[in-house]
Amino acid sequence: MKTALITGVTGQDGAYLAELLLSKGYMVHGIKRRSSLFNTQRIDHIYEDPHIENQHFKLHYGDLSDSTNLIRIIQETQPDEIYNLGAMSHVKVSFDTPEYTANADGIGTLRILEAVRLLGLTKKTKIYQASTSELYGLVQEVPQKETTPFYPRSPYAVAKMYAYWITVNYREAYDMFACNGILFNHESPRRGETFVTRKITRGVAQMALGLQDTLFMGNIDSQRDWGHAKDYVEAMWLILQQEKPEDYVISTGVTTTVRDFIKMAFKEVGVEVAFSGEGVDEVAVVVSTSNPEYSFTVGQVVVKIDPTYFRPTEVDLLIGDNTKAKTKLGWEPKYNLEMLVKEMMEADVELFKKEKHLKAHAK
Ligand code: NDP
Ligand code: GDR
Repeated sequence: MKTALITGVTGQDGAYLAELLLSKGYMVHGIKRRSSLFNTQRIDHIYEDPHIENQHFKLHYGDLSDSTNLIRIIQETQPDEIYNLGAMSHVKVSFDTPEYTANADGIGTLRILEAVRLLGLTKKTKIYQASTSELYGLVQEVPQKETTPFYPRSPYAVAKMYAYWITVNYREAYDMFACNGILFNHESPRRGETFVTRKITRGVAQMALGLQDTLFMGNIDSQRDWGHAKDYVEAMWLILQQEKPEDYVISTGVTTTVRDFIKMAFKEVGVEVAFSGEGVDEVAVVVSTSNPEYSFTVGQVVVKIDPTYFRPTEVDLLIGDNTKAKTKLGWEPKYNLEMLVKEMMEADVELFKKEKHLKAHAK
């Protein structure tokens, strides 16, 4: 039985990856941070009571800012594969917490690599580093591929750039099986609520059920290459199953504006919206509505711009060339954007229907 250790197991990708590895027969260890509330909603369905025999999924308290803790967990678990997914992953928030972001996302990666080296596990343990299309930042070339120069545009991206290069350096210096997956944006019903896609699907679902009037957005001109997290965790695993350690771009190859994502989300609840106005005065208005179950009226202003969501420096256009992943890994995304939006909208409408019902029947 192979053993894997996942940092960031409570996050979107950590949860899908843990499910995938369990389905492949792995013993899965996950590192979870201490928090004052439970933060295991995404993995509760795979949680196993530590008292049972033959446990396949085990959680350990830990933090990427604590080397002693990482060394101890890696020593105890002796993993064949480490997936370093833990990170302060919000680009906008990284402008507010730049030093913490550098520590967790940059030096955290060094701590993992160094722990594996110090423990003499360089020949046993393969390492996957969660690198990102944010490294490309200010557009140098499109579509972006493995050889495209980096130009990071946020403290998050700069920290991830350190993590990228320290992974390459440890691979070359110590002959370690350490790889970067340069993943473009990937989403799902489990996506954190403050990332743009989930903010939109939650907002539209709440408006449909009469729980919210308007959605306030930042830069809706920005373009992203959005895939489904389920497809992307499959690529992470494939990257570590190759003969040689290499870095790979994982993307769909299709880019879409935030504005068009908004239109697609409204379409799922039978609403057509039209955008008018410019800059901070741009709004989206309901043009037609076909599902009487939902609370929309023609002429209703459903989206406004709030500049507080703008970033000091923005990444305008991401579109990934996944040729290497297709050719070498045999990887291909199964989901397209329409399928992703549909799944996210259905999940959020369901979620808020339940919430509305609970509120209505609260005693
Ligand atoms: P999430 O934000 O959903 O999850 C991040 C995880 O990291 C959470 O489990 C979080 O714990 C944990 N974490 C945060 N800080 C620390 C820390 N100091 N020590 C230990 N764990 C920590 O991110 P995703 O699942 O979406 O992304 C996974 C990884 O992939 C991240 O590294 C992200 O930067 C990267 N990435 C993501 C992409 C995407 O589009 N989703 C694209 C490219 C890269 P808690 O639950 O306690 O907050
Ligand atoms: P991103 O994702 O920054 O690409 O990083 P996010 O969904 O936050 O933003 C995508 C684009 O949408 C624009 N935008 C808004 N974003 C948010 N969050 N909220 C808004 O209201 C809003 N309005 C417009 C943003 O300006 C941006 O251009 C994600 C994270 O998962 C990273 O960890 C990961 O590395 C990259 O994807 C690839």
